[in-house]
Amino acid sequence: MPLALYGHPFSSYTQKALIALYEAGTAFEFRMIGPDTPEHVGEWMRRWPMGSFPLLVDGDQTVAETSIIIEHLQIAHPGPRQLIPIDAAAALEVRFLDRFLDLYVMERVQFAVGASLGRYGAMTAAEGLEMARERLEKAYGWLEVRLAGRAWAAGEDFTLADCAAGTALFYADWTHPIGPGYPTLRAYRERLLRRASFARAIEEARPYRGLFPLGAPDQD
Ligand SMILES: N[C@@H](CCC(=O)N[C@@H](CS)C(=O)NCC(=O)O)C(=O)O
Repeated sequence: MPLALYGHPFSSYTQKALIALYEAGTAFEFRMIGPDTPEHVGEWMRRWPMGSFPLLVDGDQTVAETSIIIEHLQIAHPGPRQLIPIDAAAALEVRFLDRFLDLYVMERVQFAVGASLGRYGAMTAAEGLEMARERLEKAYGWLEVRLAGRAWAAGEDFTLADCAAGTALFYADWTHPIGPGYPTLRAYRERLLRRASFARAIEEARPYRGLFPLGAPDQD
């Protein structure tokens, strides 16, 4: 069976995995999860009842969680770039930044989206957005300092952390604009948008922008 990725082009985490696949130039089959492809939805749910996506299928292995998917790709299908450094200390910084971007940036965006969809009981969309904005502001401040002097998240090389950063900062800026007080972070986001792997994922997702519940801004 060829390598297959179940996901949706507009999903931030699907894009994170796609960036890694495009960086490596790995051949794979994209299996869209959506109303028009119930066979993919059925197979994805059977393999991963947790219901999150993307999901990678590699032969007889089912691999969930994007950070693990990218670690798996690095081991089983390495490309020309080392997305996780061999040096253990350098790898720790990459993995830490990957966690930071997922948990303190992307998760805040998902929270605001969840509130706008009425997922948190009595919490209104405006309250959810306000809460997410406060937390994103803190994350922006922290990243502004951490990224100083770096071309990519963890230094000179494009890594797993940049796969996470691309989509997290893309949607975070839509949710709570990264203000002029964060020039390093803004410049980094711009570099990510120009990176061929992410630029491709952005274009593939463009037709679905209407799905963004907070309203996609006229940018990017
Ligand atoms: N920690 C997971 C997060 C994946 C995630 O939240 N994916 C979203 C789509 S972007 C999702 O599955 N949403 C549906 C749900 O959680 O029910 C990962 O890294 O793969």
